[in-house]
Amino acid sequence: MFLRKSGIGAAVAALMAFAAIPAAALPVEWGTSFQAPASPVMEQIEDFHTLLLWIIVAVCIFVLALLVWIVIKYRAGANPVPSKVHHNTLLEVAWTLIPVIILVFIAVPSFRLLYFQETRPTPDVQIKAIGKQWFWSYEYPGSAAGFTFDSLGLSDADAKAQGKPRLFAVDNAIYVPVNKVIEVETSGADVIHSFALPEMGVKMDAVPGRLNKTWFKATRTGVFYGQCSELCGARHAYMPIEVHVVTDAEYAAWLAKSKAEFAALENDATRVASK
Ligand SMILES: [Cu+2]
Repeated sequence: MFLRKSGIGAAVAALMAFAAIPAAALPVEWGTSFQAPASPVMEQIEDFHTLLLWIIVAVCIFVLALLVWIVIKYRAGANPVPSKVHHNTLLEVAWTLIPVIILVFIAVPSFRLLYFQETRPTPDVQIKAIGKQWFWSYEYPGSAAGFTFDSLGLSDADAKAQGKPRLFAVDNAIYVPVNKVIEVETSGADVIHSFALPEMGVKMDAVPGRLNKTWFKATRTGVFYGQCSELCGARHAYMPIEVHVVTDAEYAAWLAKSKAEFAALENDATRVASK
């Protein structure tokens, strides 16, 4: 059906399909661009990426044009007696200064973005993500009400049965409220892992014996997926991250339910351990 459309119709349909991709909140086959940003940091990363892309395109076209011009104009056939010019002060100053100016022009937004990423606002919610071979443990700290749970990737059969994406869905997802500053502390229990959420612009190493911090503020509700992004052993590909961004009310409900559920589990484990 797609093929039968007119050229313009097919192009529009392809564009619409492309525009619809981000809603899936997942990587797509043949996808070459970013997933739709869902945090201010990722929005700025994408803007910076686009700026760099235009600069790179302009530089490439300019260099290519110069090459073509020189290859044609100064070919041996048209120049039986080769030119002996070997210095041009103006040219040499220009080809040194112009790249410097371009780099300074790039450095300004680059450092601005780096500063924005690294300056963590006061958090509304704190989460600790501990990478383990091969799953994630999460801690929701908070006075006496804190709790912790493990989050394992679903098997292919379970994911299929539940209609969830293979290699992305987990048994216990993390929940965070929308439009709130989420601080993520990362650490590793055994080897180095990396907590990555592409749509939030988050990628932070989880290093044993060390506490790294990053943050994100989800700008829309939905289910977001990430993966461990540091080669951490045989089942590195099987420790996905699933984040549900929900409203404040839904978050409060999940928090209450999880406190009861996971605290009960912990008490059970303690009882078994003390037997
Ligand atoms: Cu890992």
